[in-house]
Amino acid sequence: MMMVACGTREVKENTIAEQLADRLLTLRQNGYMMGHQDAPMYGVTWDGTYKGDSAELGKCDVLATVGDYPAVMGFDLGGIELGDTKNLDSVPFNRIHDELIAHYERGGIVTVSWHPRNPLTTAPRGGLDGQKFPEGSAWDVADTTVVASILPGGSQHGKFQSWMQKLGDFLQTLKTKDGQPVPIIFRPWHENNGSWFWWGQKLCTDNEFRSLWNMLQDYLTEDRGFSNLLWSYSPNLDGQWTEERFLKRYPGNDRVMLIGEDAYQWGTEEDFKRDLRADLTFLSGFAEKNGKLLAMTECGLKNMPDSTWWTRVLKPIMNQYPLSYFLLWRNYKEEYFGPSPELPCAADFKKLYDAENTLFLKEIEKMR
Ligand code: BMA
Repeated sequence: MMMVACGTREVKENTIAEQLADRLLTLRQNGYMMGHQDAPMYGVTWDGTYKGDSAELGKCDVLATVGDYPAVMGFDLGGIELGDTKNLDSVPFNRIHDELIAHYERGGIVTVSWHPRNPLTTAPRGGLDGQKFPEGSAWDVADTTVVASILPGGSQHGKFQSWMQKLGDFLQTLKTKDGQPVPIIFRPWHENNGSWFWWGQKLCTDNEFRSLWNMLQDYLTEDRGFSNLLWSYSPNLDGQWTEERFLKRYPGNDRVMLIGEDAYQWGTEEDFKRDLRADLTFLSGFAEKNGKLLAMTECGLKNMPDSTWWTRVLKPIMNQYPLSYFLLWRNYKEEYFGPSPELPCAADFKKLYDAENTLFLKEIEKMR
């Protein structure tokens, strides 16, 4: 039975995306899943397993810490738009392809984000002089006409069409051995209520943002026929949502199946807790009323200066809301958000793992 309201336009009954939504709803009865960005790619103390001949397939900091994989793995396609062989974090796309499918085939759930370069300012081969930040990148916010420039009639529309095509071509390859498209939680244009990406709050009008969302969604859904994408709308921690403000950029009930929030503690613990509670109260109410799933699509405390943060700060709040999952951002040696066995926070992460309502791969595999 279809339980998530998805509208009638782009998602027909029993699509792969709907089957994933049903699975998420079933899993939610048992708790919320743990997710990690780039989990099998690199870790706090090790470089990409894809580098060199001694590739250690399946290596993962969460696995090394608790003996189980995250239930959800996230991957980013920034760079695919220019046909790069590696993404913006230097992970080869063929590796993303293999790991994403491998995680699905071992019973896990996958989610994809996209930090495309700035279509107005980027150089032909991307970035400017190989710089990651900010010129030419997703973080290049020097110009407020970027979104307008890629919409129909804009000077970069043709260029952006070719970017969408390259994205679609890669998504098209994400199939199981027997040729079935992998179900994917797809969350483009994230953190759009902030102003650090070229599609952000101060960088385009509400109408331009909605046209941007629709252009990509209509291209992938209607022109390319993807029915395996579970569309996730993921603004950033805000603290001040009202329904009126939220609706200004919300793409619409027929266009979104999951409402997410990216929520990092950058400032004080008190501010974080206050804002997160306020947001999850609003978003869970909105999700409930509109038949949507809810998740913390990115979260974390950078480099874990507080080794009890997960069970002391994050978990008590998450316990109060009907979340499907929380996804800790990547473990990179200069910037990590997840556990690693040698870190002081490993003990706290084990507590998180042992909690009855946190779901990792082994538990969700059993519930298939
Ligand atoms: C950001 C940072 C960047 C990274 C980007 C995409 O939050 O982690 O270093 O390039 O995400 O993964």
